[in-house]
Amino acid sequence: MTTTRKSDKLLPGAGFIDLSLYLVTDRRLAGDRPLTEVARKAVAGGVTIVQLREKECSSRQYLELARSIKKILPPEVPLIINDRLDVALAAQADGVHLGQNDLPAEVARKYLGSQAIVGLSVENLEQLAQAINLPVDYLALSPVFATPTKTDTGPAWGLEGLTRARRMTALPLVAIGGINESNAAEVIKAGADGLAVVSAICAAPDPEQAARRLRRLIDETRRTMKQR
Ligand code: TZP
Ligand code: MG
Repeated sequence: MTTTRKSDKLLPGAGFIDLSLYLVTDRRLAGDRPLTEVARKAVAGGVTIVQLREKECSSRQYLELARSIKKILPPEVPLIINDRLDVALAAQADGVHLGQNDLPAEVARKYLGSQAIVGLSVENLEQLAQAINLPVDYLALSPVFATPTKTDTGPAWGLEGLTRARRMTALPLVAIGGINESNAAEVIKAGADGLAVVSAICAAPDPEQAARRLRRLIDETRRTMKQR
């Protein structure tokens, strides 16, 4: 699987991946709208990668959801499965996103293969330092800002933490937690390669418009950074 990526960094496993606007799904926040509809609209608005994130459903339902989302995604938009290597394999998803208590990245890489996308959440500098030698394609700084969507987190990285993390690794960094239109530009300026959002798109009355506005902010901020 090869896609284009704005920052032109070559990733170890998967080639070029566009992490610019990373949708992480949440069915509760989507309300009565099916996830497939939210995801389709979000992609129409400019989402570049989609992570299916389920915490409570059965394995069978997780697989069904993964298959249904995979069907509606265009080939250039990868599908990532949160936590579950078995579901990622069974659905032939493009990759898996792991937390610190999930299966080790080496195990995911071994079973998914060199072409798959393996992402890892890091919550502090120690975890970031340890992750640098792991077979992962990107790191998610979690949470960059405190967020009601996920409260069982450590302290937020903040923009300073992100800036520090940026200096420590050449791995692509995705920022997650509390990101919306009001802070998207600052997070890109502080060094994020991509913005991962849950509520800013899943809870938006119009997910397509919400994605389009975030995407425009990301693209415009990158343009102004290049001009400097
Ligand atoms: N991991 C760290 S923060 C978070 C996850 C899944 C939730 C982010 O949600 P929101 O609504 O974009 O703040
Ligand atoms: Mg996890």
